[in-house]
Amino acid sequence: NTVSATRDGKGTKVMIIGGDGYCGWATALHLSARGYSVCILDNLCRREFDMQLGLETLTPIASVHDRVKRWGEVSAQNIHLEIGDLCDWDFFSDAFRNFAPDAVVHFGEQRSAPYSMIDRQRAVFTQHNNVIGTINVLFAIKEFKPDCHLVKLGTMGEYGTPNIDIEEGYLTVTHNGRTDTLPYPKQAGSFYHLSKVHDSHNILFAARAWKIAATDLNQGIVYGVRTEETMADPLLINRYDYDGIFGTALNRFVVQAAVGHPITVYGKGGQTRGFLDIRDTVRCIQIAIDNPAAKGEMRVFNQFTEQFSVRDIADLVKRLGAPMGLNAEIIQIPNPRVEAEEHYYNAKHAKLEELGLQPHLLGDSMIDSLLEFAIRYKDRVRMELIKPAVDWRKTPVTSGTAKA
Ligand code: NAD
Ligand code: USQ
Repeated sequence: NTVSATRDGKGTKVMIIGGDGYCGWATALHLSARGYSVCILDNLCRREFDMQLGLETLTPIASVHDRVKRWGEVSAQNIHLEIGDLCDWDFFSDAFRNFAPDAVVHFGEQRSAPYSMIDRQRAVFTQHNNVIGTINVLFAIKEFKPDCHLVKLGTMGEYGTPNIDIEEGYLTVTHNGRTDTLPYPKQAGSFYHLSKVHDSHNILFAARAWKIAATDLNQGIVYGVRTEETMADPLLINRYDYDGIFGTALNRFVVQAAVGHPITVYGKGGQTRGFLDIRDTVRCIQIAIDNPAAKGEMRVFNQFTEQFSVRDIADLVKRLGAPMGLNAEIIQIPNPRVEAEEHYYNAKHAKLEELGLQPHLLGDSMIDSLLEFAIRYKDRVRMELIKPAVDWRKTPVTSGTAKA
């Protein structure tokens, strides 16, 4: 066996929707290594978006079939695979009934804000895919396995950047002398982020109406690529996006520094967000599964470990690149998005740590090892994919190509 994991999962059956993606693949292996019985369900649409838009991950990733086969050889653990669309009720309900999961981890959405802003068709696709997919999961649980715990990936971007502290899902408000605890106000900044808001509302309603147990994980921006399991064999390597559509801030900046491309800070760079290491993503999911929500409850955890401004992380990458001989330049480019560039930000994130999460913080050594990783694969980087490719102020009704 390749991993030092204990077998805490005890055969708990976990369906991982979106298990071929960045967070989902790492999580599937993490849980499989720890004795959970894992089924990956994915329609591979993410690989298709890359083909349609001419994008490519930094890392050479194997096909999902080869990945799962190699994992079986390396770990002696079998991962069950279902290839198909969550929005296809006949396919999904069959797969769900056959596997009869104790928990469903739902990563299977179109997750890029820029993608959702390319054109009308992609905006509609994103909301349809994400909202209908989640509704299908809720119906499957209600109909076929009412005790199944839903662990749903939301986003910190649901909250936007209000001028008050961000709580974990709910806010206690006193209004005209009366007090209630209500869903925290949502002010999302793209059609993608809004799809997560709609999901949260649908989950809250279904939890109450059908007594479903649900955990909504409002995750921050994930960085890193290595987990113990995905590094155990070249065929298990995870995807690493650096392009202007699917690449996220810190992962992009590291690749930019590695290849000598200026670090692309959008606008003033005071945009502050929650971040976490992918090794903490997988751990947070395990913690949520092991400590399920109560029936009828939609519990919300803010899933990130530290907050930084975009400018802070650009400076960090520049500073740590220097001793490696990288002379990274930081440029401020006109912001292709509509968002606050200087704002108050203080988001709570205590609940996962109370349940035992021990964060991997973004120390110098993490950035060093990410830079080394990016340098190793730098010959695969296509410079033309780095620029921001989608302008929030344009979003045409005609089917667009992704060029700002
Ligand atoms: P990803 O694009 O790498 O993976 C998503 C996977 O879901 C893909 O493999 C895709 O093929 C699959 N999928 C999408 N729609 C599907 C459908 N209708 N049926 C079946 N499979 C479908 O994304 P990721 O970065 O791994 O993100 C996973 C989840 O975590 C998403 O819900 C995302 O919103 C959330 N999240 C990601 C980050 C991040 O920084 N990557 C941060 C916060 C939240
Ligand atoms: N940004 C730059 N330069 C870049 C890329 C991004 O300055 O080259 C800025 C953006 O303008 C934004 C911030 O960095 O202010 C974050 O952008 P991002 O692309 O890293 O993250 P985002 O679009 O919010 O989406 C990502 C994931 C999404 C997840 C979200 C978590 O793609 O799935 O939901 O992070 S959060 O940001 O907490 O909402």
